[in-house]
This record gives sequence, structure tokens and C-alpha cells, in this order.
Amino acid sequence: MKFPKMSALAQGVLLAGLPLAASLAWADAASKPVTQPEAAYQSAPSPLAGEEMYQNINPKAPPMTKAEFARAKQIYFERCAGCHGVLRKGATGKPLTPDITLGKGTEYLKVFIAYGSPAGMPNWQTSGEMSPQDVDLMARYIQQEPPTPPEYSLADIEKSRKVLIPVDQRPTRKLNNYNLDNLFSVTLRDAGEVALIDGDSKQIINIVKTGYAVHISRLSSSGRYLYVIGRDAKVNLIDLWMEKPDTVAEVKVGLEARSVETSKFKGWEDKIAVAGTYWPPQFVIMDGDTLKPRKIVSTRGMTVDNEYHPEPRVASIVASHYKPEFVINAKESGKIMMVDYSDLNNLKTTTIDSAKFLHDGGFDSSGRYFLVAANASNKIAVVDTKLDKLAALVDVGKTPHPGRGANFVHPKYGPVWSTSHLGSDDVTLIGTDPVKHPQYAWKVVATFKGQGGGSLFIKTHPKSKNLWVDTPLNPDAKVSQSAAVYDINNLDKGAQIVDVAACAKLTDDGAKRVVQPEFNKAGDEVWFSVWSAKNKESAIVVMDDKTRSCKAVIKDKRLITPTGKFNVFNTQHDIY
Ligand code: DHE
Repeated sequence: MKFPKMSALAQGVLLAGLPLAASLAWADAASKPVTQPEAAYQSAPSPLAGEEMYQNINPKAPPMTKAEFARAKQIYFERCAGCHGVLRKGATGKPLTPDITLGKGTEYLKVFIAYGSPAGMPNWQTSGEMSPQDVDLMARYIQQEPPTPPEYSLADIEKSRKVLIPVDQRPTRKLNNYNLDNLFSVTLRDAGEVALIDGDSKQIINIVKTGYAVHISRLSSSGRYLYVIGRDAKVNLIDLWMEKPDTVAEVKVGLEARSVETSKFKGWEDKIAVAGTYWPPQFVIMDGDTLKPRKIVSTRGMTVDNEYHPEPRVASIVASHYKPEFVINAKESGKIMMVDYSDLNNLKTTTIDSAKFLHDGGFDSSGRYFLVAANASNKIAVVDTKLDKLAALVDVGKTPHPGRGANFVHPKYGPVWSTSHLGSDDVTLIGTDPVKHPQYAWKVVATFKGQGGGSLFIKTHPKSKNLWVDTPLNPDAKVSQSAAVYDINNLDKGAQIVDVAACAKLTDDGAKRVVQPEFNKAGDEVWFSVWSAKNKESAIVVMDDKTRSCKAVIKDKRLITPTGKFNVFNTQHDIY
């Protein structure tokens, strides 16, 4: 996808006979400039595209036929909702409600959609992604009242739930000979499946059907149960003790989702599960072994800037090791909720104000502090899960994207947690030891250059001396197909660039994005996905961490669009 140059935008504005200064003022009022990888990352299709929605007719808006409206709605949810929000109230992109758009008019809006803006709006028409007819359609559509997707109640959730194998018919001990600690759950994004891969033999144990565009996997405290969530908010509960691990229960917790987690506090192991939804904006607390929904809590409310937001999406969730609590991050509001699951009828929540656009994050090496990216605010929020307080808000580079981050001991600064960035080539280290290294705690202690922007994930392991950084969304194929690896004891030496995709020897043309390093249990192998289009061959490449060379390649025609990989032991114990 190409993005607009100022001249193209200016030319378009002038061609449309619009006042340039006023147009650019509107563009610049939007969130800070967005890079190509950032825009590409956020405009993934939403499962809401296919939902029936309630529609108000606005007599002041340009007319549209029913068929036009349906097509425009589909395009909106496939391309625009990720940035502008389901209700078009604005998220990382500008609000597009009729009170704003009607005043601009169709011709004006067409220019922005066609040519994009320097503030990050993609150039949908000049990049060839939308026809002039579709641009006209979208310009008229965003002047209509936004259609509202349905709500999803506890009864709806319960209706969708299936217990395929009741608890009393499940194994009472592990019935297989797999080394479950070293099993990997691999997201097969466009297949709506996960591959369970034996990390020792590199053989596929099972391919399990899950929700649409499945997103993450998380482990129960004991490591027995694997929870997988799809973008369509379907949760699969997989019992790893079965002869052939498979789904034992499933439930749909809403209409669109990204996160799932389970209780980890002593006495609550494997008991409770929680899933957060993008739509409706809420989270649901369930029984860990049957997924029976017990409590729904809405995230609608005020942002940290004290403005009402109707759809704060639930981003990352982690389970506290200090209390019977989940740490639940509401993206648009910047509120971090410490939700006590020990008494669901008298639910106690401590709400911590941080910064807007909370996304992904992980614990420091002690497991006490949770560091989460407020990505479009260019900050990392640090939560003290022992005191339920914000320990710090740390300014970092443009659009931090840590995944769960990477913890290691720096020769000078002591324990640090690190993040890479989608919007810049920085790798940032933050000191995490307020006891022995108080002068460095919650400060950026070092920043060094990675291969480029478009990084999503960074990883190391307590047994490793390497820090691996991916760049799957970098527009340069050479960069997106390789990874940078640093010696953590000699970061000044700079990175060695490893051509991970080349190890896979894929012959199909097209993008082969190398994404998400994940260590095995022993910490001597690092696994990467080589993520091709869904009709092309993909692979998993296993690198020898010590020699930084290819050790194994896993190929199978069932490995369609592999992305995230979750090693059981490391995920279960928050080792990263
Ligand atoms: Fe993710 C984690 C949301 C696009 C792969 N992703 C997360 C989390 C959130 C999120 C909220 C944290 C979950 C948690 O820890 O509880 N991701 C989103 C989006 O909203 C976004 C930007 C667009 C979308 O429409 O989904 C998005 N994500 C992607 C991708 O395109 C990726 C690269 C490929 C894919 O599989 O879809 C992708 N996201 C991942 C992975 C993790 C993740 C692999 C978990 C990383 C980890 O190590 O824990």
C-alpha cells in the first residue's frame, strides 16, 4: 500500500476546489502522523462487517440506497473501524460522526479518502485499494448516522456455550506422553485454527478449529488448560491432558475480541477465566473449566481526559500473582482496572488512570510490575500489582509495541524490560528494579537502533544472551523477512541481521513476514513464523539461539498463515 505525499494531497485538494489551508488543518488536528506500518496494522477486517445493525436514517445526509449502505458498511468495518471506532467516535483515528462530516460535505471528504492525509489517513484511491465509486460511497456513508451493532448479554453468551466433554468425563491425569511444557500453540490466523506443535519433535500434534482470525493463546496456572480466543470472540478451552489435546468447551463472549486470561493467584489456580471484547466494550468473567459466564462488566465511561467514550475496547489482560485480580486494560479510555475475582457478587475494582490507547504488555522479571504500551500516546504505563497503583508513565519512542516485552539483566542498569516500536526504529530499555537500582527504575536507561520501524515483538529468555527483534510490518521486504539479534552483554556492538525467511526456502512470491520470536522451554531455540498470504506456503523457522543459525524448519500444508506462537511453560510462567 502506498501512502500520500503532501504534494498528492495538496493536488487533490486543489483539484477538488477546496481551501488547502483549511483541509490541512483538519488533517493535522488528527492524531499524530501515523507511519505506513502503523496504518496497515490497524486496518485489519473486523468481524462486525457481517453483523445486522440498527440504522437511523439522517435526512440531511446525501441519499444512499439500501444496497449502497450495506456495501459501505462492509467496507467501513473491513478497513476503517480499527482506527475510527465502531461508532465512529474516534479511536487512534479521527471521529467521523455526522456533526463533523455533514459540515465538510461529500466532495471534501472524497479528497481525504482518495488521497489520505499527512496525519496518517491512508490514500485509499491513489493506492488502488478503493475505486472512485467506493470513495464516493464512503464519503456519503460517513455523513449518515453510524449504525450500531447489537449488544451481547450474559444470556447470549450462555446460549452460545458448548461443553463438549463435561468436567467429570475429562482425564484425571495426563494421558499422553508429550512434554507439555515444551508444546507450542501456534495461531493459524486466516484458517481460524491453532496448531499444537510438540516442541521436542517439531511434529504437529493436532490442528484445532477455533474462532475466526484467532488472536492469542494463554495457559491456565497449572498448564493443563489452553485458552484460545478468535477475533470473533469465540473462546476455545483445550485440555492438554487428553490423549490428543483438543477442545473440551467453547463459548462466544461477544462479537469481536482479542484477549483472554486465567486466574493465577494461589488458591485460585485454573478456577476462573476472563475474556475482554472490542465489541461490545466489556469483559466477561467465567468458570475456568466450563467457560460458564458469571459476570459481565462494561468498560463504557470516562477517559483519563474526562471525556465520555462509548466504546473503550478491552486490550491486554494479565492475571496478578499478588492478589486474586485481573489487570484489564481499556484501550481508548486509558483506564487500567484491577478486578478482584474473589467475590463476583460484590465485585471490587481499583481503577488506575494511565494514558490513552492501551494495547499490549507484560510483567517485569519479578512478576510484580506490569508494563503496558499506551501505543498511540508513545508511553509505557507501569502498574504495581502489589499496591494496585501506577508506578510510572514512561515516555518512549513512536508507537511502542512490546508484545509481552523482554526482560534481562543489563550489565550496568540491572534488570530491564524492553520494547521495540511500530512507528520508529528504536529499541528501548526501561529499568525495573526499584530496590537495588532505584536510580534507573521506571526510566528509559538506553535506546538503540533496530532495523527499522514496523516492529511488533521482542523476545529473550533467562537462559539466553540474545535479544531478538522482529520487523514484520516494515515496508522493505529485506527488513520484514529478517530479524535483528543483539548480544545483551554488548548492546553497543549493534545487531546481527539474520535472514530468517531464507531458512524456510519458500518458493512462492509475495510477502513472507517474519513475525514473533518465541523461545522454547530450555531457552536454547527461538521460533519464528514466516507468515505468507493464505494461499501461499508459510513455515515456522526454529533458530539455534547460541549460533543464531537455522536449526529446523517446520512446513506442512496445514500451517496456513502462522503468526503468534505460545510456548506452554514460558506463557504459563510469564517468562519472556
Ligand atoms: Fe494483535 C496481542 C490487538 C493485529 C498478532 N493484539 C494482542 C493484544 C491485543 C491485540 C489487544 C494483547 C492481548 C493480551 O495480551 O491479552 N492486534 C490487536 C489489534 O487490535 C490489531 C492491531 C488489529 C486487529 O484487527 O486485530 C492486531 N496482532 C495483529 C496482527 O496483525 C498480528 C501481527 C497477526 C495476527 O495473528 O493477527 C497480531 N497480537 C498478535 C500476537 C499477540 C497479539 C502474536 C500476542 C503476543 C504475545 O507474545 O503475547
